[in-house]
Amino acid sequence: MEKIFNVKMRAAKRGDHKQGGIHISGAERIVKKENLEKTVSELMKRAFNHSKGECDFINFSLQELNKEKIIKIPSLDIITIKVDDYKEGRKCAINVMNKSGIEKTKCEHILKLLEDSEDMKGAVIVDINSLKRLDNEADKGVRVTGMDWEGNNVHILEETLEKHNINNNHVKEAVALASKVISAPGIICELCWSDDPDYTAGYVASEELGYVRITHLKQHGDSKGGRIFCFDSSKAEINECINYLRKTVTLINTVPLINGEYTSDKYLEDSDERNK
Ligand code: WAQ
Ligand code: MG
Repeated sequence: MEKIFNVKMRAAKRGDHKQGGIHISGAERIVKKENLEKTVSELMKRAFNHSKGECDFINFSLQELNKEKIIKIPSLDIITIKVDDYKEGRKCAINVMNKSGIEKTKCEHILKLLEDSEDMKGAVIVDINSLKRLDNEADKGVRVTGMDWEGNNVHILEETLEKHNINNNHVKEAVALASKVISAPGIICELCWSDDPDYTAGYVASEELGYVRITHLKQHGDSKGGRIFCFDSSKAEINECINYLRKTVTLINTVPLINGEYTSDKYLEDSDERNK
């Protein structure tokens, strides 16, 4: 039987993350053994060519996976909302989160949490009932690991994204991550924008709305980004959810539909229509 490996890369400058180095880049893949060398070399190139600066430390880990424990999940579909600037984008993000079923004042609070969070490695998890943080703050957030596109889908995925001019690593990895996050027990929605200074787009994801990209959620040049997972503590146990996010290996076995571009007004009007 063909062996499958999880390859993880993390890169930093001024030394190892564990000795205070500054995080530059991180990524992971799930690949067949025969593709290990190619994958390691791609990830190494990525580490050395990052807008956050040149790294002087890279850590690789390669681990064989138990194929029987891998679960397959579908991709979220993609919609893009075009906004003029990040202020409009953040307002729009609040409205989209609200559409996912969270009260508007709570959505405002959640967005502010992301705006105010500093130097996170993973995601903040917030309970949508009490608005309390459920991740351990000392850990700098929960890292989701063990997800990727199923090998055979990647070419179709890239062609599909290419047609809409969104074939880049940010989109590919974020859609895979969000699809896993939304499939986790108790998670209602996710809000994210990148920490890469030259990548201003972000998204809100939910089961019903899919992966809703918003073209600007921060100003160009800003290297503050993050992720917030909104969790409903009446629906699941937080430990079960965090375990799933950290440990369950998931492959995305469908290719997303790309449902066009909207202005924020048009998106909100249309989704009101859909919900009637
Ligand atoms: N698990 C949890 N949180 C993570 C993970 C992970 N595996 N990876 C990154 N984060 C958190 C961490 O706090 C980062 O600072 C933050 O998210 C942003 O990470 O065009 O590139 O990898 O469709 O910079 C959105 C794409 C791209 C929008 C998001 O995030 C589009 C992106 P980045
Ligand atoms: Mg980044």
